[in-house]
Amino acid sequence: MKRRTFIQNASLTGIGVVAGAAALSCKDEKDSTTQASSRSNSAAMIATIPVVIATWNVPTSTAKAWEVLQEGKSALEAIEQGCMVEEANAEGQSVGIGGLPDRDGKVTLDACIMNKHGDYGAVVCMQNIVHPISVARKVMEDTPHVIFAGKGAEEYAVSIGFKRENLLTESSKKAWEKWRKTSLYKPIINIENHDTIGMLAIDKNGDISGGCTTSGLAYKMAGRVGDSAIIGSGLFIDNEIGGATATGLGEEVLKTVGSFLIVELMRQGKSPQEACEEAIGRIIKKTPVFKDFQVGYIAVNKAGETGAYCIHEGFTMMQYQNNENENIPVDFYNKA
Ligand code: SD4
Repeated sequence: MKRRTFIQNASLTGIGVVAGAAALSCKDEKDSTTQASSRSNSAAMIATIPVVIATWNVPTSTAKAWEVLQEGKSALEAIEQGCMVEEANAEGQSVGIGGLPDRDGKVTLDACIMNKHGDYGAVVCMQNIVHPISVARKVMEDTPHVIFAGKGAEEYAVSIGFKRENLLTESSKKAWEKWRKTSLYKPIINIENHDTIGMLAIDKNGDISGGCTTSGLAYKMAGRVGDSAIIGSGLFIDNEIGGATATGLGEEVLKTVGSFLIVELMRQGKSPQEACEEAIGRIIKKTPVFKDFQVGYIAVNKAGETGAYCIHEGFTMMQYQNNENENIPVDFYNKA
């Protein structure tokens, strides 16, 4: 999808629920009205709730979350169950079981969850547990703390009934062994372990929750923690405003506190699309070597309008809205 089309879609989401043109981007207001009629037969592009969006091409995860929302359950429940689908998928090499390991061959997982109250729970660098998103929820709901790390996270999970399992599948082990033999390793944009699931949902009551789950960068240094489980970076939810989540090179997202930034920009009146573009702009401005890495953001506001933006071509967003589960190519900065 071309940049213009994507922006058009994002702007159009204002016409379903949001009153009038106030929610449309000012710079494109006239344009958007024209575009609205040309897209009026596409129900999926009209902002309604419930809605689920997720990073990358994860139709079964968004479908699960949608099913949960259709049962009238909370966005929080939808987020947990949606993320669990991909965590349990051994074929996926960047979330849960099957995730590519660190440079020592250990699969370490980061995940977090936020609810409509702004409560937050996370686990970082946790091994041997298939569903870090569920452990993160338990940290949030059943402990006085917000982040559990490493061995402590694993032991806490086991103490409340999670089973220890080997997360290193044969194919991920083979990939790691191959990597160990090469000294020329360098991350490859979009191919190198970018399937982190960041998921945002609004339920029938209009309440927002979000989650983010990953095995992090492939072959990272032991102990490295990325953005995905860190509040404000990999994920942020404010039930009055909306939510945002990230994928890509976590170090860059952390340094710009990207998801919090996007929610604050939406609070100031920017559309989800505009806010994602500005957050990517901050990274580009600070980091001249942006050509070597990918970062992508997705966002939703309280009305169910969505937006997404990234540095390089290749990032997509799943959007389940108006009974349609769609994988949308995301507009990108680096057109060179
Ligand atoms: C990280 N942001 O650990 C994650 C990696 C990622 O798609 O998003 N991959 O830095």
